[in-house]
Amino acid sequence: MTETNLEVPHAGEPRPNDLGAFWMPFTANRDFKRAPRLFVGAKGMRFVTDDGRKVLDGTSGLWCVNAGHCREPIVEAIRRQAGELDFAGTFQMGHTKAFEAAARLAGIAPAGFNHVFFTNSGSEAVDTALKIAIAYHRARGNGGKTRLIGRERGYHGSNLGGTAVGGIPGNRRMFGAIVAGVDHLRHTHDPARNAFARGQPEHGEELADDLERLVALHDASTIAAVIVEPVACSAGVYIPPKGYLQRLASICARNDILLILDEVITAFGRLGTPFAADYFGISADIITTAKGLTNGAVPMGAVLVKDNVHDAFMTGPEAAIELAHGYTYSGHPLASAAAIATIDLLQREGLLTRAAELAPCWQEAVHSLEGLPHVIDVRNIGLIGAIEFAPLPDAAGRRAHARFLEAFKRGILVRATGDVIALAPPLIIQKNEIDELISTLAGVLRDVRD
Ligand code: PXG
Repeated sequence: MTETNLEVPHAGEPRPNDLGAFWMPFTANRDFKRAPRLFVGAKGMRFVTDDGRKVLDGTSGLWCVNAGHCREPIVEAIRRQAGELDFAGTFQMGHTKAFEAAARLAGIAPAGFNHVFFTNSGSEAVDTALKIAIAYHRARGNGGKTRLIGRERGYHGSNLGGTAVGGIPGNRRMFGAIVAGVDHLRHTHDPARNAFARGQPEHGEELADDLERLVALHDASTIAAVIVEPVACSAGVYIPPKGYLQRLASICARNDILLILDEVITAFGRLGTPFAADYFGISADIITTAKGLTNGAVPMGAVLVKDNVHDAFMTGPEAAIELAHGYTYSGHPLASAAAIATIDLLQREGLLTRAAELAPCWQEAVHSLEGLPHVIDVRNIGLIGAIEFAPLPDAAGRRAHARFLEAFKRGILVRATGDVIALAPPLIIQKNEIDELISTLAGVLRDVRD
């Protein structure tokens, strides 16, 4: 858990002079390429930039490096696997590591989630889960249950299904109504009643009843699934009001609607429990995950499925393919090896529950930013924090972006989304590093004047 040698072979070398070829995702490409921010190494809690500066990671990369960067057991497992079995498919063939990885993942999953479908990303996990939900109802003779319900301000990746159920307007408007039969619940953000809440907000449980409205409108016989993030992170960190998720789950159960919890970010200890389903004590039917599954080291996603959903597919002739779906790299050997090593490491170091120990200290630290210029809300849960700024007139998002840029100059990595700065450091963070992260950010918030 300690930081060791940060020497990186390429630090200090000139940056490549042609950044044109790589069309960067979710990035203002022209702006970035005028003044690039490039990493060349990382270890533990810190990145190293191409000009040799160390940057404290306040975001676990992109919410994925939960155990800290370049952890030796994971590095070693990947290295060994690459030399032992680089590739073997999992269509009508198999290799042992994929089965082991699935069993290990099911072993830390909430009760009843005994089946795992591997993908290569969160986006693929989401689209896989949506397809499984529709096919599940069809397998049980309910072919009309195809409608998918997402939620405003939800993020479920950037594939077609995930974009359709997602609820971030800017992510949707370029692509039209690409998937038919989708509707959305209202989001749960309610600053008038809940600003500066510590942990789960008090108000808003009744917003779950929005699902009753959609059931009344569309009829339950047309609805396959509801998909929500337990904590909606990407759009700005929206923490579910007390009782909300439980109420949503019970409306789903009453109407034979599958509840898909998108735990791409919240799984693997982010809230202080292995999964957010454990934290909130709710029962779902399908869980999607990715990111922390391999500590971000090799792309991998997974769909965890309850026994009853899985078993609904296992009824036809045994020689028939039960689910016409999959990816060349489902259960890739390197990803599987990384997942096994990651789960080992998370368990060995107690990282699946460490956020629960840190949460009180983290909460105090994050809320100490209340009162700084333009701060209109501070939110926290587990080892997640968010600071929201009053938007500049006609320039939504600019305040958070300016603070993100200054923070990077001062040696901390935070994430700007809309007018929110989101924080989610690796679960190995020490208290002095929490102080460093928050006091540096406080300085940025005091000094950036717009
Ligand atoms: N579902 C959820 C809940 C996510 O947060 C995805 C699906 C898609 O995963 P992939 O692996 O396809 O990207 C995500 C991804 C951010 C940020 O800064 C969040 C994500 C990705 C990149 C940036 O908030 N979440």
